[in-house]
Amino acid sequence: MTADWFEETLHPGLHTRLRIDKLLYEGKSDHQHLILFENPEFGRVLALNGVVQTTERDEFIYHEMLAHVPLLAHGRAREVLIIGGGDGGMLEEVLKHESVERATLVEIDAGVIDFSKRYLRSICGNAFEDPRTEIVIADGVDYVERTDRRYDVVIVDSTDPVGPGEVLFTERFYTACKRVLAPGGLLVTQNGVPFLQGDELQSTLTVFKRLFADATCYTATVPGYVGGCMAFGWGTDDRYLRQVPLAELERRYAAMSLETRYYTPAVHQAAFALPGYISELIR
Ligand code: AG3
Repeated sequence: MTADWFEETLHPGLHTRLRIDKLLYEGKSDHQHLILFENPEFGRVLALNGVVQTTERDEFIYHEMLAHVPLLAHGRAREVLIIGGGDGGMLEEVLKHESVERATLVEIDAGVIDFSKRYLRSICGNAFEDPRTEIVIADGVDYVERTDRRYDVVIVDSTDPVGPGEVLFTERFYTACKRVLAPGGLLVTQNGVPFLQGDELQSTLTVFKRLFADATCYTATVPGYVGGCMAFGWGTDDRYLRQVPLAELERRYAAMSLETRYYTPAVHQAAFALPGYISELIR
């Protein structure tokens, strides 16, 4: 019997194949095609419209770095907004912060949330049932343009800029995100793998530099997102957030007794040291 393979076709000149040991689900939600399968290296793998979104084995890297870096830099975030993130992995990390009084998740595709509750408990835990969680099924752009609420940290946990995720990489969206930030607030974004998706990072940072006093990106390597390290956009008017001393990050981290497997305060600081080709892209 020949094995079945899933082929990711996100990058035009680089297709990646993952072996499907067991197909757990394949179908369509209102917005996208979903597939979940078991792979020997990554455990359960979720792909949307043919692109790997999260895997059981490496999700901690992405979710820890996109949640704990902004939250520990901020230090006392009470209101957190997550755009996208229907798998619940980001929500779970955000809720580990006791300062957080409410975590609002705005997801366009209710199908992904239902699906995750059923098949991805190892990733979302009980985050959807937490009393501090608020789920809004809506278009992310619409939400940030209309809400009266203000947020200390906004996390954009989007897909790539193809399909439903495309609008989450526009100037219109980033401008509206800035509008919903409380004073001293911070916006972080998923910005792809710059070695292969340099244009995406470049265009986001061009807008961030117009909108924010401090605009940059930081990185982490997530094995399931092939092509090298991934970049996370960072935009805020509070320049201090990027300069919190290591000793202070360590104090905050220890006070939380947070258990992380990738994030450490030293990794947090080091993540802002950019390789030359990435600095070049965002200059
Ligand atoms: N969303 C980010 C997927 C990015 C994949 N992109 C890539 N390989 N370039 C993940 C959602 C997890 N909550």
